[in-house]
Amino acid sequence: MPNFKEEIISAKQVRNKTLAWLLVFTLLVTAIVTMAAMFSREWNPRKGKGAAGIPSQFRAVMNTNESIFSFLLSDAHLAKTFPRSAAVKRVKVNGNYGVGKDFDPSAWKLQLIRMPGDTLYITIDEIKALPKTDIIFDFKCIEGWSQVTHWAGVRFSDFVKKYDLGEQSHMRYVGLHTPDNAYYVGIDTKSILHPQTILCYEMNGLPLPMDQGAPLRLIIPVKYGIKHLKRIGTIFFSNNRPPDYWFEKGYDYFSGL
Ligand SMILES: Nc1nc2c(c(=O)[nH]1)N[C@H]1C(S)=C(S)[C@@H](COP(=O)(O)O)O[C@H]1N2
Ligand SMILES: [Mo]
Repeated sequence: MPNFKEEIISAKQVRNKTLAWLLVFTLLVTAIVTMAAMFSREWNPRKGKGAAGIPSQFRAVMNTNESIFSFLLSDAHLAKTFPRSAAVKRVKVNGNYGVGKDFDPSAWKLQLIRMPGDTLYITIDEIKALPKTDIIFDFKCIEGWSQVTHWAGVRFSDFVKKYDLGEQSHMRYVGLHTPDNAYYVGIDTKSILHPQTILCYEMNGLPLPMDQGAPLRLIIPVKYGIKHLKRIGTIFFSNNRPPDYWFEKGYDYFSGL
């Protein structure tokens, strides 16, 4: 004859034990992650503060987050897209570093530094001759606003094929600067090769407006607005983090969505 009372008590005990172990496990993992972050390369108590007064231990935690999110981010992670009719007609203009009036679009060429000493100068017509991709997505700024907008251009991954950047695309980062170097971003290669990332020359089916980054800007739906550099002057590849305007002001380097 089974003893029901005994069975009920032992089931309860098992549950309590499981919960206790879960708690211990969670605490252990939290402690390990925190310690790893603190003792990682970025942790330097002598420096005290990191960029823009961000304590380096917080920065280290952000970097740990970056490695976790870049691991999770794959081509399968697509930003939600919308029908053309959902795109707003009046697109907000935000941020004008490096997009001043003193600029001659007719003299512009994209400077592509393939390697030190190997730079290509590419015209906008050469870029427009590449396969065109449209993207309608919810553009999000870290200031808190977002809007559904419609952009078109060449996929960065198609650009990589066209300009023989296979070797470079194994490097860890891509750096982009405005022609006057006033604004600059660094992007992890995985995100720039994402199928929704484009070198963009059209908005709402029309040539990109000047204050929105003509002749060419970056549209990278897997990242916040700060990374969508307007008016690209230079593109280069690097295994070290390229300089990044808002990272230097204390924002997250990855700024992924
Ligand atoms: N050159 C340049 N690109 C830039 C910025 C800037 O100040 N200068 N601001 C960024 C920010 S914070 C946002 S939200 C988007 C805004 O793009 P939009 O003006 O087309 O809406 O551009 C990004 N790209
Ligand atoms: Mo932004």
